[in-house]
Amino acid sequence: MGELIIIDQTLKPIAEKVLAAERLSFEDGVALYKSPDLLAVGWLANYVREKRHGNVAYYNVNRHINPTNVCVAHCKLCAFGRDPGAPGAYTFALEEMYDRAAQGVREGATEIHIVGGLHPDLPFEYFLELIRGLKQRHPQLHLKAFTMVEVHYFARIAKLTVDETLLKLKEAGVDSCPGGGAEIFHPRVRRIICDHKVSGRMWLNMAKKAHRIGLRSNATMLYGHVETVEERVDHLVLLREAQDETHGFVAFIPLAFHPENTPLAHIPKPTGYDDLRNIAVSRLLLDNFDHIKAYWIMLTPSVAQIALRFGANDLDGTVVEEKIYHDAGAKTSEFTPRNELERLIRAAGRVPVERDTLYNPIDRSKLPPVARATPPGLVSLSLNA
Ligand code: V47
Repeated sequence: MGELIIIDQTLKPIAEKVLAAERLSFEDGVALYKSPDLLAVGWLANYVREKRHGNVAYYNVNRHINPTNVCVAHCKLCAFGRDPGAPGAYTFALEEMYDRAAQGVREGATEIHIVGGLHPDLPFEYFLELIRGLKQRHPQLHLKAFTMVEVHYFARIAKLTVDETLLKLKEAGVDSCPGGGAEIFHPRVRRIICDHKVSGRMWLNMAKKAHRIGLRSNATMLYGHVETVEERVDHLVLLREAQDETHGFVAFIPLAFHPENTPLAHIPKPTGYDDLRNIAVSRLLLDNFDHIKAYWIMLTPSVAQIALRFGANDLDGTVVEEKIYHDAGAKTSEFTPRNELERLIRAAGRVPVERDTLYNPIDRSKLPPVARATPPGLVSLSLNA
């Protein structure tokens, strides 16, 4: 690693703590967000990242399935949700999702990422059947399914406790949970961007419950809308405290807000500077998280690649079909093939390692050969909401 050059002297005591592997405080987090010296912040994050992961950068081969975009929540941050019967509303039949997963498996997917809207009429059983059917057809496939927001909704409609709901999902075949729905935990922000969603406290309690029954999960933070720097740091510190308790979080993914087509469309998009800063500050504050993902879909492949030198150690997956960000105006492709992810990683001077969902390396030579991925758009949607 090159030498650390600090232009903003307020970073000096923080740098000393980082080099001594001491935990950073709330105030340190605020100072890291407010400092104009992004290169020094990035150097420190890269230092921690290289100490943990050396030169390795991970990616995985996955497929997203969004069972329905019909949603009763009407979050202001979202461009994906539709009312029942509204133009563009859809709900997949189970067979359609089995076909998509089978296509994913033929293309080498090791993970299916499943999240969707809170549908007013679909019973919990539909989602359990989806998971059972996928597990039965592809026992080797990791099913990373349903955010804490969906689990909370399932519990409500099925009149079960959160623990009972999580156990039923696990018994059906859910292997872990994705990190969505966390947004910003602070109630002031939630009231504006997602006032019908579970509270931040509840999200954290539910994630800890999931960890305690053996379901690991990811965590996210949606930045770049109405939150303050202090509210971002509060979010990260709450996640760090939860991780101290359970060690159940696998990865953290900072998500840049995409305002287009949302009721918050007047808010300007986060800048590249803010994207890199969020990656770096999360790496520095979340000292008990192993993995920080630069999700290329929302950062763009170019910024995600640079993030591999600002604290990130993972680019996420091939994805194939993405609706949540693309409905909100994302201009990235919905699919990046394995060899392109590897090229991006190598061009950043890192060593690409394909991983499974829990970050075990995958040796492709031991797996059956894979088909070329189908570009999104060739598969039809069933438009009956
Ligand atoms: O919770 C919704 C966000 C999340 C918008 O766990 C938006 O591996 C920006 O959580 N602009 C879902 N963001 C996606 C997610 C995720 C993604 C990749 C990997 C993993 C993982 C999880 O997307 C939502 C919300 O925070 N979101 N609308 C929008 N307009």
